Amino acid sequence: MAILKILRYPDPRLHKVAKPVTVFDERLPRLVADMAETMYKAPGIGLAATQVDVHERVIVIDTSETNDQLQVFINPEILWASADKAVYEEGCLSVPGIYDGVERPTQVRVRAQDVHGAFFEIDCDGLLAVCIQHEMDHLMGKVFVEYLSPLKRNRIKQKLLKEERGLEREASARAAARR
Ligand code: GNR
Ligand code: NI
Repeated sequence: MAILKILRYPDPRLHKVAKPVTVFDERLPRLVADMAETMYKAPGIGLAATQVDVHERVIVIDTSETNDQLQVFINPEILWASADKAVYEEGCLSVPGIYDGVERPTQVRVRAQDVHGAFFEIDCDGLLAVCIQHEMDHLMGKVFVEYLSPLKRNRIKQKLLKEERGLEREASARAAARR
C-alpha cells in the first residue's frame, strides 16, 4: 500500500475528465487500497481518483464515525436525484482549510460497479449523498469552489497559491540544509 500525493487547487489536472474503467484487473484493487489509505491518512470522508492524478472513474468513501465502512464506486452514475435540495458546508482535501456552503439534491440513487465489475445500486441521503455528488464532480473535473462566486473563488485561489509558494520555499530550504 502507498500514500498518494493529493493535487491541490488550482492545479489544472483537477479539471481533467476521468475515463470509465474498462479493465477490471489486479491493478484496480491496488489503486483502491492506495486511495483508501490516502483518504484515511488525510483524513477525509471521500477521495476521487482525479485528486491523486489518476483520471479514471474510481471513488472511495467512508462516512462512518468508526472509519471501518469503506465504500468503493467504479464508474458511478446518478440514476435519480431528488427535487429537494439542501446547503451543506463542504470542504475538500484538494482545497485545504476552505469550507463553504454548496446546495445539492438531498437524495440520489447511484448505479456503480464494485472492484470485480459487478453492478450495484444504492440510495444515498445525508452525508453520503453530499459526498458522492462531491466526488462525482471531481471525476468530471469540477471542484466545489466552482459553485461559489468568482470573487470568493479568486480569493481562495490566491490564498492557496500563496501557501504553495511558502511550502515550496520550506522544501528547498530543507533540501539545502541536507547538502
Ligand atoms: O473529507 C471531505 N469532507 C467533506 C466534507 C463535506 C463535503 C464533502 C467532503 S469530501 C472531503 C474529501 C474530498 O475532498 N473528497 O473529494
Ligand atoms: Ni474533494
